[in-house]
Amino acid sequence: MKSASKAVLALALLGAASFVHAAPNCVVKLKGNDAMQFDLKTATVSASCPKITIELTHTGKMAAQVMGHNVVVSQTADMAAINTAGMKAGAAAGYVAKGDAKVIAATPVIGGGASTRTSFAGSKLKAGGDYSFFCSFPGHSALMKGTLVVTK
Ligand code: CU1
Repeated sequence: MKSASKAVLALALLGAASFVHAAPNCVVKLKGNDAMQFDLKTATVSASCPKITIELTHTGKMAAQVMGHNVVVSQTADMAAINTAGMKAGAAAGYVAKGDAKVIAATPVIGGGASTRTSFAGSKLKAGGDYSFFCSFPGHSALMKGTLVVTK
């Protein structure tokens, strides 16, 4: 009897969880600050979104040349290569190498008080894949990175 009621409870919880995931999340709102931090360590989006939008607000006061932030989305395994290429491309390129095929999406670099966004098709992501979002300003991704969880 006890195990039967546990099973019913587990089924109910599963039902609730799938209900929660029913509405796909297509917008991520991130904040970056003067302490070189994003406010999120994890964000979830759905590969079924026709369009995924990443919004970044720089809540600090420092200039883009000193404490600039952007958001780059890529497979986690590509982060280091994107950062290296971005550093070579320099500030004028927004620390993202032009035409870098490893970059799934990237915003421009902004300074304190500014905000920016980028959009891309959800079909560029695979559900269950290993993706990250990070800031490609030199040195920032050590702290400014998070996991982009992709659902169906
Ligand atoms: Cu940054």
